Amino acid sequence: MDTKHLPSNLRDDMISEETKSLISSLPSHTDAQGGKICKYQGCWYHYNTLQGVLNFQRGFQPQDTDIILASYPKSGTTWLKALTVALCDRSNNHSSYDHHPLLSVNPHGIVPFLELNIYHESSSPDLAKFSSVPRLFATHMPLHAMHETIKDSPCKIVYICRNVKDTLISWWFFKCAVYKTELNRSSLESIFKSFCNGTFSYGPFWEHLLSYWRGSLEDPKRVLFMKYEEMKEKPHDQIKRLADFLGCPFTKEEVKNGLVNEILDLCSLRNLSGLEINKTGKINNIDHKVFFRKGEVGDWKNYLTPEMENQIDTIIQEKLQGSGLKF
Ligand code: PAP
Repeated sequence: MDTKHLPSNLRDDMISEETKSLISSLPSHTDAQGGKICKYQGCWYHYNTLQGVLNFQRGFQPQDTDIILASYPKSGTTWLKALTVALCDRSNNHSSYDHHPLLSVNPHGIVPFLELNIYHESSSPDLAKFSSVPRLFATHMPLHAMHETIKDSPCKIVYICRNVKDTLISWWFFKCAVYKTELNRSSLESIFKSFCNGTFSYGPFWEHLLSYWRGSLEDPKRVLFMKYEEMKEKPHDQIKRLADFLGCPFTKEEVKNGLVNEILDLCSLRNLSGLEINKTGKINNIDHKVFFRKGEVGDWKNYLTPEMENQIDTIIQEKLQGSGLKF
């Protein structure tokens, strides 16, 4: 398969000899799109992504004020990045947000992924350019993959999760756009199958969720667990919760002046998807516009059969049983 048009993290052409040797000892699999994945520390990664994970684990030195935005892909990452940027950037006083960085740069260009961008492009990146405080990073790694690297640091982690069925449908649209394959029953069924087996990028999904869920219960001051659906339902409450956790709560004055609404509007799907940069730009071979679709809760109902619904509900119920985490 010609993979040049794919995002580089989905390929297998940037791995060291050492990583090749490691991969040969790991469980491996070919995913629904023909990409090679392997299971490392309980999580499935594309080969190049694994190289980014290993580079991160060996080289990242957290600062106490760092903020890491974490998610399973297609769970609201872009939204969380935009909101966090807007919250942390308040001190820069962009009057009425006319010249805000989010108007000219895609959120993924402002908050890079540790293993997919920074430590994927180089095994020893120069982080000096991240001079603002706090430094904002993102990841799709499960929490346990970061544990050793950040365990002695008080840096904060925000995790956003989303109903598994909407995440799956969002993945399907995204994968078909990236791999330029048809959106048909056959592509949906093969993605569904790997998703349910857990043999999917960053899967199993439930292990990902549980790693952050448990982390948030063990140390709620360090790990904030957010849900996409709650963000949609009560955006004001949730953005205040996020601001409190990040240590930059809204002042009474800011609330009175309508800043909460202003940030929510700035970061809304409608606003971001309508910006020129997000209509025409690209990052890592992916058109920015692919990150913005419907953003609806329950869109899965338009695509999954009742059998698929039952099957996935049963799996998630069984896997999350006893954890206290519910959707
Ligand atoms: P990523 O993991 O590849 O970065 P991510 O941003 O997590 O993707 O997920 C994309 C989903 O978030 C899309 O959902 P959908 O396919 O169900 O529509 C996208 O529409 C939605 N999304 C992107 N930006 C926003 C936003 N500002 N507000 C709400 N939802 C958003």
